[in-house]
Order: sequence, then structure tokens, then C-alpha cells
Amino acid sequence: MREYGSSEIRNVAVVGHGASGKTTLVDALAFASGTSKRHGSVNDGSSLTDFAPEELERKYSINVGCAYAEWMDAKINLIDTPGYLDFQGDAIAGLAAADGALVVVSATAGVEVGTELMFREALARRDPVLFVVSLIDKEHASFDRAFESIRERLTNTVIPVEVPVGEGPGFHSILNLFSRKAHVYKKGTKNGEYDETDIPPENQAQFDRYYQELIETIATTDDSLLERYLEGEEIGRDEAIAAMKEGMKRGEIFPLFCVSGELTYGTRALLTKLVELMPSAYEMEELHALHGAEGDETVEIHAKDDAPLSALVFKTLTEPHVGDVSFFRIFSGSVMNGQEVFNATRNTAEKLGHLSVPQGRDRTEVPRLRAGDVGCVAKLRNTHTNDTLSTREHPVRLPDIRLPEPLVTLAVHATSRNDEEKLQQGLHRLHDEDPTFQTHYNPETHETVVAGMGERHLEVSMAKLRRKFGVSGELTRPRIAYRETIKGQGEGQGRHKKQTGGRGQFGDCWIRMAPLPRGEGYVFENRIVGGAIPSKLIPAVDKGIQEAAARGVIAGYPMVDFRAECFDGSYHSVDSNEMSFKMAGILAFKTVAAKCKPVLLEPLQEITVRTPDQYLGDVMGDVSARRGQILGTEASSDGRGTVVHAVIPEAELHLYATELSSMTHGRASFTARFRGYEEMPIDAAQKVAAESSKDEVFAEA
Ligand SMILES: Nc1nc2c(ncn2[C@@H]2O[C@H](COP(=O)(O)OP(=O)(O)O)[C@@H](O)[C@H]2O)c(=O)[nH]1
Ligand SMILES: [Mg+2]
Repeated sequence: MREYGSSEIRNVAVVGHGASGKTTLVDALAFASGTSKRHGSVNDGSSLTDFAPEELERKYSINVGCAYAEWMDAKINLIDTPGYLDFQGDAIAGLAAADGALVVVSATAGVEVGTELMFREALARRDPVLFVVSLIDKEHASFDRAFESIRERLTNTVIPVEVPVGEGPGFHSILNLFSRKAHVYKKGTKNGEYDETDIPPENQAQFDRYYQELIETIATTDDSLLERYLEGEEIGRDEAIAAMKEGMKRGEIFPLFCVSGELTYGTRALLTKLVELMPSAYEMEELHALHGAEGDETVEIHAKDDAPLSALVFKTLTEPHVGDVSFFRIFSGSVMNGQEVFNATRNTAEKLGHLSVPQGRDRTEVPRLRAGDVGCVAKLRNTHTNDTLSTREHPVRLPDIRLPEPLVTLAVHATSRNDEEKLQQGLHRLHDEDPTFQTHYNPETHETVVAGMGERHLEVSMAKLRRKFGVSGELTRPRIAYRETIKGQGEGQGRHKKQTGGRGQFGDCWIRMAPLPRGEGYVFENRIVGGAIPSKLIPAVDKGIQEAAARGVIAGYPMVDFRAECFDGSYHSVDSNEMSFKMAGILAFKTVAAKCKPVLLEPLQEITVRTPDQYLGDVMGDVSARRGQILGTEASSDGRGTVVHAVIPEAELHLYATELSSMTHGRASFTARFRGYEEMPIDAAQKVAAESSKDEVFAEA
């Protein structure tokens, strides 16, 4: 491969819903360009960009994957992304590495949830977007229906630049509106080759209709073009393309293409349009990065070879015996194979050994990579997804890839008890390669929990854990960190007396307990006057109360938000010591707490659900069924549906992401954050208390 400079590079993220044909299309584009030597297929596990064992087994993409096609003196970096929402972290990372998005829409399914999500993500990044309707050769394919669904659900400035002739098994030609020719494909076409003909008479009317619309739409993006168009002047191909490219940059116009990736029909025209319509890396909008040892200055980043290096690691793939492979996008500067660079995010030096360009699973070593390109290296020591590589002289931190917060939390246990430590290490390595997978230990419930974008995400993560780190983790419903408190006041005695042969034990205290406001925790007050208990033994009473409070009195959960005063007691000059007063404190707590109307507290989450209006009733009804309380609703600021604010007990939110998704066909989304603790209704509390008597972990704790 020759060296490519930033004006010759296009970085395109291929995004869209699962099974819309993205991975197949990436393979076909690389193959039709002649760059990749074999036409691979998702079905037999030979596609360029799906090669992880987890992907081969499931036949869908999980990791962002990189390939490239050399076409018209340009290098198109094709960044294939997963379509299922569970893996959207990698899709967002793919967009962060690219300068434009190729949004793939299935001709059979039209716009789906993943299409919508990634289109909006691309818009939010102000990336130009090119649509392609895929799977045109499939049974029940309909270009017009897919086009309509884009217009209805995504944008009404989408405009076809190509139109298929014959859909489903009859698909054989594509009318190219820019060239005003028909591309006719023969059965047995292997790499996108076609015969170019004039528009066949039977398609002339169809062509004219679309052509008219295309030229009008382009003209409206540019005043001088519009004027000439209205005066009846002809608008040339190059002019039209240039105007379209500018319109795309401003997010005003979205061209639409059609392909069959499997048959390679339409691939060559698409390659040409990616080169002509997508901005080169040189044209990227400047980025603002943090600079300097303190990271407190802002610098502008431009894709120039002679600028200081800045490269964003958008993906690391951990392989236990091979070492990590890190994929990065160079935003400025160039790098040489073997060069030492500086990871400003972690303050460590790294050496770029075996600097390569990725073509799916294959990596070709190169002497140098220039600004704007995508590359990979193996075996960096301490570099993870979202880190910036720069130089020690010019340390830079590029803006983080903004990844979504996890939506599903489960507990994880090592299947074999001896594997606990291995499990912990493996979980942290998984997080390093996939920041949307998170893990922490919950000391209140004594469990390690994992959180991710969905159940499927967590299950796939467990499969990775087994393969890469040789440890099996079992996922279970996480315990809820209930707490206890008191609602009333009371007082009583704790008296500990033991006589065993020689020296005995004697401790005696009187305490008074009262509730504190939520969140105040625990307060101990010494109200002993006249030395009823020697002052050096009073802390032992406090300690005893705290020890007993940690186990509560209802269901073994820690008691919080109460005050305990020690106001009387007695002691024995020989038999009293710290141990005996601690015991007295424990006994006093148990007696008194039971009299003070103890109740269970449960953690609450405040959730914000965004849903299309047609599901609003279902969503609200479901919130109530989960013992939730609606705080309010408002129209979504983007005019797409309603936003519901509600408070729901954490115990009722188990797998909410999955259920909300099935209730709304994936159209609703939600965020949740911890709100605090509140008293549980009596019937729910009784269930928890009954459960806990079976649960020995709390009894032991
Ligand atoms: N008939 C037909 N099937 C296709 C085409 N492209 C992909 N497929 C099939 O659709 C399924 C999903 O394709 P894939 O490329 O993995 O989709 P992705 O999830 O968007 O990456 C696979 O079984 C492919 O073989 C196509 O152009 N025509
Ligand atoms: Mg895929």
C-alpha cells in the first residue's frame, strides 16, 4: 500500500441497525475496489470485519472493525460498527474515528431503532451522512418503502441519487442520476462490474421524476445554483456534486444510494460517491483538544503531517496471549513505525511497534502513517480505549468519546470459588477494551456487580471472559442494598453479666434511641453524669451499638439514621472491661431498636424515560405497576414524543431496559440515577424480611 495524505483519505463509519448488511457491504466495498483479495461472507465466517469468536458464533458484529478500500487515488477507511443497541458503545467509537457516516437501511425492514439512534448520533457530531438502502436483492425488498421510512422518521431532505430497477430477485440495474446512465448487472457479477447503458425507455419516466427532484433539491441548497436553475440553465454533474457535498457538510441534504452487498451490485458507484461526497480527513472540522502538562490550554487540531501528533485510541482488543491491539485515528501529525509516543491521558510513554493498517483481521505493517489515517499497533503497555497518543514535547488530550451510561446491572459470581481473583482481573480488562462494560464491588450487598447496555451485552461479556481469561462468571439478579431505620423513640437497658470461674464480665448500660432525618447516618451521645460508667468504657458501648446496627433488627440490613444516647448504667470495679460494655451495647441496641417501630428502607431511582407518544400510556401504566411515582411529563424538546420523570424503587427496575424496549419496540430510552432511600410499604417489606431469613449471607455478615 502506498502512503496516503489527509486530502486523499476518507474516514467513513458504516452504521445502522443490526442485520441491515453493514458488514457484508464493507467486505464488498473493499473487495470490489480490488484492495481486498477475497469476497468474504458473514454467513461462513469469512467477512473482513467480523472475526472475533463471539462474532463468528453469533453471526453479528460486536466490535468496531476496520477495513479500507483504495479507489480513485483515495483511501477509504471503512469503519464497520455493530448495530444492536447493546453494543452501541463501539458504534459511537466508530463515529468518533470517522469524518462521515454511511447509514445503512435495510430494504426489507426500513428505518429501525439502531438506524435512528446512529443517525441522530451522527447529526449530533455534525457529520455528513450518506444513506444507502441495502439488501435490494432480498425477497420483499422495497426501495421506495425504505426511502419513505427515512423521510418519515429521520429527515425529509433525503434525496435519491440512485434508483434500483427490479427489486428482490429481479434486481438487475441501478439508474444513476448523476451520470444519467443505467448500470446493468449480469448474473454472476463478482466484484461490482456492470455494463453502462442509456436509460432504458421503460425506465425513462421513473428516471425523469427522480432526476427532477434531485436537481431541484440540490439547487435549493445554493442561491446561485437556484437562480440558474430557475432560469432554465443546465446544472453540470461536477457542480451538482460539489453543491451536494457542501450541503451535506451543513447537514442540509442527505443523498440516498442503493446496493446489494452480497451481489456487489452498486458497490463501485458507492465507492466513487464516498470519495466525491465525503469530506477528506484534511477537511475535517478542527477539533479542540487540551494541551500542556496541566491540560489547561486549548489547542486546535488540524490534519497536517507537520503538526504535533495527536491520535485517539477508539478501540482496544484484549487478547491474553497476544497482548492488546489498539486502533487509533490520527487527527494531526504523522507517526513512524517504532516511534516512541506519549499517552497524555495516563502519563506513560509507549512504543508503536509493528505500526500497521488494519484490513479486518489482517494487519499490514507500514513504515509511516500520516495525518488523518487509521492505524493499529499491538502490545501497548497501558493504553486503553479513549486515550490520546501524542508526544512528550506536545502532550495533548483529545475530547473523550462520549459513551452512554450502562442500563442493566447484574451480579456476577465466579462459578468456581477459587477463581474470584481471576474473575476480578478479567472484569477489569473487559472494561479497558469496552468502557460501556462496568464493574464494581458493592460492599453493602457483598457482591460484585457488572453493568452494561443490555442483557445481551453482559452475556457476550461473560463469553469473552471465558475465552480470554479462562474464568466463568455466572450472572444473577443483584441483591438490593436495603437498609433499616426506626420511626419511634424508646429507651431500655443492655446488661451483660457472665461468671465463669475466676474473673467475670460485667457491663450495664441504658440507652435511648430516636430517629434522625434521612441521610444523617448515626450519632452517638454520651449523657452519663456522675460516673455511672467510667468514661473510658463508654466508647465500647458506642462500638457495640454500631456493630449490632450493622445487622439491623428486621431483615439483617444495616440500620441507619438514628441517634443513640447512653444516659445511665453501672459497672463492676474488677469485672468490667471494654468487651463487657461492648456486649452491653449490643444487647441494649437489640432491645431498644425493636421497640422503636423499625422499618425497612429501600433505594429509589429517579428515571427519565423518553418515549414516542403512542407508547406513553403503556409506559406510565408500567411505572405504576412497578410501585413508581410519576413526577411529571413534558413534551420532548426535539418534538419526538414525551419525557416522563418518575421515581421507582430499585428492586422494581430489574431488567427495566429489556422490558421497556420490548414494550415500545425499542423506541423508548431511559436514564436512571440514584435518588435516595425511602420507607418501604409494609407488604413489600414483609416479602423482603421473609426472603432474608433464607439468605445466610446477611445473617453471617
Ligand atoms: N440477500 C442479501 N442478503 C444480505 C445482503 N447483505 C447482507 N445480507 C445478509 O444479511 C445478514 C446480515 O448481514 P450483515 O452484513 O451481518 O449485517 P450487519 O449486522 O448490518 O453487519 C447476513 O445473513 C447476510 O448474509 C445482501 O445484499 N443481500
Ligand atoms: Mg455487522
